[in-house]
Amino acid sequence: MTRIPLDNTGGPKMADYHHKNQCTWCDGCGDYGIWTAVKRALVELGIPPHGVLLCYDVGCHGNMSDKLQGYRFHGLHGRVLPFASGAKLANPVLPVLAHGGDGASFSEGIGHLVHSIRSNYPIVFILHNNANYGLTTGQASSLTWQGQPMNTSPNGIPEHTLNSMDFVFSLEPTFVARGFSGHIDQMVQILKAAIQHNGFAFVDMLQACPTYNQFATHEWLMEHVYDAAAEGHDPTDFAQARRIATDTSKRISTGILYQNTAAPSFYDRLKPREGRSTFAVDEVQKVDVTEYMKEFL
Ligand SMILES: Cc1ncc(C[n+]2csc(CCOP(=O)(O)OP(=O)(O)O)c2C)c(N)n1
Repeated sequence: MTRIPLDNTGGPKMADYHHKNQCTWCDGCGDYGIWTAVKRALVELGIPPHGVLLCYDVGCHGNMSDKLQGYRFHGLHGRVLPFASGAKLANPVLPVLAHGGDGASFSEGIGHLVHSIRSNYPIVFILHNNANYGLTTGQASSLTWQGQPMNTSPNGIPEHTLNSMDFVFSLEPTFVARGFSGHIDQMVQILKAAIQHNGFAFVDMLQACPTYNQFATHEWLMEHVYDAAAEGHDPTDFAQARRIATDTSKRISTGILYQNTAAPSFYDRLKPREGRSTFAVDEVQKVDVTEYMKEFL
């Protein structure tokens, strides 16, 4: 039922997503890997830049918004999920990817995350998890390890670290995955599955922040991640998925950890849409506002 015209010369290419603006991330930032994986996943699914909406929160990751082609929306800090889900509900055939940092998503905008998961809005949420507030120069977020000296908390934060995965699983998610910014092939596979999932896809991308995160470095992450599928993990097993997602004491599981393909998405459960052959975006009334604008001229 896609209405997105695909490129008739054989589908989109990586070059179609190229933008003349140069990346400004620090050398070694995990955002480079995630940026590459997102473009590759879209290309491999045959989705051209005009066939996707890429939404960005405010933060280092949000600086991706003008470093690739596509319909892009850069919103307010902690608020990427409301506008991404709103766009998707208006036009459900449009793939919508929402990017947010751990500061934005697990501190400032955590309420939106709660309701996006329990509502099962059919969008992809990519958590750029560098375990700190990067753009504002390395303050502790709720995912910073307790006791780590950070810029505004040189003695470490007094609070314990939020167990983000246990929190996510408590909300009955329908898709949970975890990737690592150094493993691009795996991120591409995760993102392709997430984009095709009919529901809220929570994708935790562990990423290096070489400037402000001196604890979970690229090398540390590389040594600690493992591919859960390679060890026989069954992503339909909710209890096992929750267990291996939550327990990061020795190793960190990656890959598609949980997926429920049977759960209806928010749109599927929307009673007022039942029996309609059009989407909300098709029903938008065109109104001439010229008369109202005159008082501002
Ligand atoms: C409502 C609001 N609160 C705070 C800020 C200041 N601010 C901008 S970016 C940022 C930190 C972003 O950290 P995170 O969301 O983890 O993303 P990262 O920069 O690490 O990718 C903060 C606190 C803001 N712009 N708007």
